[in-house]
Amino acid sequence: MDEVIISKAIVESYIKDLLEAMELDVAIVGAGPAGMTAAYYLAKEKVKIAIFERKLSVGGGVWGGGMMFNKIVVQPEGKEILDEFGITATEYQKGYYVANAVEVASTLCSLAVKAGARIFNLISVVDVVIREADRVSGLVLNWSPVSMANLHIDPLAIRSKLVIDATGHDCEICHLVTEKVGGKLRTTTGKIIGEKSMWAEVGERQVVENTKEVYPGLIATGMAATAVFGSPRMGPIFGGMLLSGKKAAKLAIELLKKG
Ligand code: 48H
Repeated sequence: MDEVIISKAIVESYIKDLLEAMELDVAIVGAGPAGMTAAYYLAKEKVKIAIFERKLSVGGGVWGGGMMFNKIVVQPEGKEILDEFGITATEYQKGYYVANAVEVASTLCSLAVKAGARIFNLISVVDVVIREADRVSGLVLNWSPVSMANLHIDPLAIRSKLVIDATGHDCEICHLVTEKVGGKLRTTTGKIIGEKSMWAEVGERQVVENTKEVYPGLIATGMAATAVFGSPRMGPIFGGMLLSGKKAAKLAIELLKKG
């Protein structure tokens, strides 16, 4: 085995993937449960997508379950998705199912990749590209270690017909749109309303209802949708994240068809 051939294989295949991700149908920011579920359903329909994830590992907040007890709970609708994904979920009592957080995170990642999603970890989305009619039409990327090391290095950009904000509690892409672009979001105030205190029942219902195109070209999903529209957090019940990701994919496909 030759070290240089190994090195060339890595660099060339990565660059090929990155070049292909520079013109996308849908760019997803964040590889948590909502982003990866959206990626799976989009890739399954042969939509050209990529996920950009700031951290080394994918899975977002799934791994730690609730307070580091690495189990998650889902409701019957969430269990249907886990069944479809082949993830074991056992009934705790009527209407409550428990799954292994590690199995959920690893299986979501594997399914999304095998369906055709490209996941770029260690890349942070630091800005958006805005074009005519005040539409989000791309993302600005940099290596995560650049900001960690506080290096002054300019970013690169990609183009995408749609962007999905799956960045969790911080709803970072929506923040960029309101703060840097001065954009008016499709919320009651036009701004990010902010996540409310825990109420599992309402939070789980509303995270799906609030999975919408929040600004032209920009869909919010998962905890980002909760934060933007001001719904209650739900705690370690993850069915809403899966259902929201699935809805985001369906909505993206409808919007792509409209052109
Ligand atoms: C690249 C970024 C950027 C950026 C962030 O937090 P997540 O797991 O998000 P969801 O919405 O899929 O799931 C939320 C769930 O984990 C959760 O927190 C719940 C259910 N909480 C309920 C409660 O009551 O607390 O994943 C988001 C991902 C993370 O991996 C981030 O690293 C990544 O997005 N990310 N990636 N560029 N600018 N910002």
